[in-house]
Amino acid sequence: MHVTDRPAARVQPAKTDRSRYMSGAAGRERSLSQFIQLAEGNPAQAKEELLAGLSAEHAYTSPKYLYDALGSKLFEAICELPEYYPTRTEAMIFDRHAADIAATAGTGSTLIDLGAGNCAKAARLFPFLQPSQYVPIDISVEFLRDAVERLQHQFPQIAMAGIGMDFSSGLALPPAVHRRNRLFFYPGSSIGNFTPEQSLAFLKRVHAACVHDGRADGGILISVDLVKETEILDAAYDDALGVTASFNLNLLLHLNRLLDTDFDLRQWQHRGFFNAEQSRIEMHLEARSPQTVRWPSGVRRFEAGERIHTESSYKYTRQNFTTLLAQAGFEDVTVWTDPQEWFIVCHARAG
Ligand code: AVI
Repeated sequence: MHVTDRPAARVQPAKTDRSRYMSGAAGRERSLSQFIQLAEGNPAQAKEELLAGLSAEHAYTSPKYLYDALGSKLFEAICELPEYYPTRTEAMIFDRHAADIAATAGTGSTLIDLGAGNCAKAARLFPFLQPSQYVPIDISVEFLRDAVERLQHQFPQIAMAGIGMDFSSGLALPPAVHRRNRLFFYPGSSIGNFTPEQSLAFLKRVHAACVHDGRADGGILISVDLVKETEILDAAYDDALGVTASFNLNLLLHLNRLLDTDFDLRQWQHRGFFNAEQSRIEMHLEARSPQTVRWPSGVRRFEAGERIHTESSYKYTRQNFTTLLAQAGFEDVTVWTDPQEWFIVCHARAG
């Protein structure tokens, strides 16, 4: 997803080795960055899937459609909201524990940043993790280009390969990505936007991508949002300023462009709440009035109060998530958290 987070918080570089990995290091070397765009999705198939979801008895859309250009900006604004605690809590954990995270995960890895966005979170960890290769992945390589070129200039000692691919359904990486000692970085609790079944399948694919020459090395560094009081969760996904409502409603503008539908945004409202039974936040768009939505090949009638399910954000307990990592084949899980235990960062070894 094209998501970015709050500006980098302060990092504590060490005096010796780490200084080579600080921004503006002396001794520029030749630029090593390269860019690879793997096959982009099939637009006709995506349209078909979206229309099938809109026509279903309980209408739904994939959360990836929340992130057009405006949606990505609105998500950045969400990350600044007082109610949306995940971003600043995660930043605090990385800030406090970066050195320990590096001691656990090891240095010199092939750092593969899943959904890298502006690459800021990984870049903050460079002085600690000191990767030998940095591989930011996002859906479009164009989106990564500026960030990677800037980073390559700041960190000339790290080889960089930006990859455009949708990693949610497959992780077949090109040969340019080094095989040895891969550390998959998946911050932001983005895994929460998969169902637990999809998450397990995804983690198994990450584990498989750590295997080479018949053995696994490397691991995963991943963040997850935890279950907490319902009021805190509800407020984080239904803020007073209405930014999350705008983020959700913007999906209808995106659909109008993609599908030529005629959604009237004024006839819809945002719903965002914690479903304790499913241990997930649900975001829906709810029809304010009875209406018919049209597109070139069909129509859909919505009654007042009828909803389109636009996103789920699963919340885990520490135990549930570490169990999921173990089920995917990972070992030696280390967990860092904040004083309120609202959010965790986990490292797990692939073998
Ligand atoms: C990107 N993802 C982890 C966010 C979340 O918290 O599930 C998306 C989001 N949706 C509404 N607010 C934030």
